[in-house]
Amino acid sequence: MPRIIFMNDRLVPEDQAKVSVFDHGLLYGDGVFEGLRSYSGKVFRLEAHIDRLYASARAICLEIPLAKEVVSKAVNDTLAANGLSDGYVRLVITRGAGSLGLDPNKTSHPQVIVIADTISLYPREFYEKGLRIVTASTQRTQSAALSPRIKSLNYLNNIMAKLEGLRAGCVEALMLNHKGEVAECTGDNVFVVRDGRLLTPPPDAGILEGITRNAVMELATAAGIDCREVTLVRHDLYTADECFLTGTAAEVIPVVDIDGRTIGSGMPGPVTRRLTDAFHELVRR
Ligand code: PXG
Repeated sequence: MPRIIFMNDRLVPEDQAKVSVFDHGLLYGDGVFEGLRSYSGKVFRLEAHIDRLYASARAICLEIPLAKEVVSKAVNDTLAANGLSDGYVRLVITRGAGSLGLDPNKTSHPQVIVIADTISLYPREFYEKGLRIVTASTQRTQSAALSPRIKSLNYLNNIMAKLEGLRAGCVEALMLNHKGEVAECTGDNVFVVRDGRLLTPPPDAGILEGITRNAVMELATAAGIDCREVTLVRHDLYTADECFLTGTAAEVIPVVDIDGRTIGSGMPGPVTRRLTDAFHELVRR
């Protein structure tokens, strides 16, 4: 069955959903995006995703030609048009078609695209037994070069790190910032548990402030687990009691091995399990 795509102002079959070869999203990665998830017909933290999308766009001086409410409705309409109540949504805004030069002022209309599909999660086994990850030698882009808080269409930095992970037989890779501090993984935020306390790198470590990350921090606080944003280095991960990742696609996923070192007991730990359960309860509520 062909999927139904939202393009700018209407729903069209996927074979009619096309962008120009002159689109600066294609030519330069000039655009922004979001990945959202719907559970039982309700989009998880839609407003937060829409706010982050508009903030990313604003940061690159891209004016989204539709109001937030219209884009939010397009997300729901696209899910409905594809008969999806549990699905994944990719919202893409490109700079639009322009000339072959970089000048964004020579582009015409930003393209607003909403794609809804099912989500292929990591195999269940990874959730039960935990992931193995490696540290990538590719550093996370410095904020002074391009803020990692912008969810831009230019993901080459993360893709280079992802390639390193895949070559080492891992589905995720840890990225450090230019100071050698832990930033995040290629598409997930990172947490550790030490002495019953939850620790995660602060935004200025050069991370995308994940919506799942924020939800997990709230859940931890509500469960009486002390949660702090602190600078972490690899030593903190290697010696942690537990480690896990968070992301819209991955949700909460345990990590049991980093760079060939066993983390904690080598099995998903109790705090990770508790927060995983709390997260599942939250999204299904
Ligand atoms: N860091 C980065 C760099 C991300 O791209 C997250 C953290 C988690 O954020 P949320 O808001 O989802 O909790 C992301 C998520 C993928 C994939 O295939 C992941 C993301 C985007 C596109 C694809 O894993 N972003």
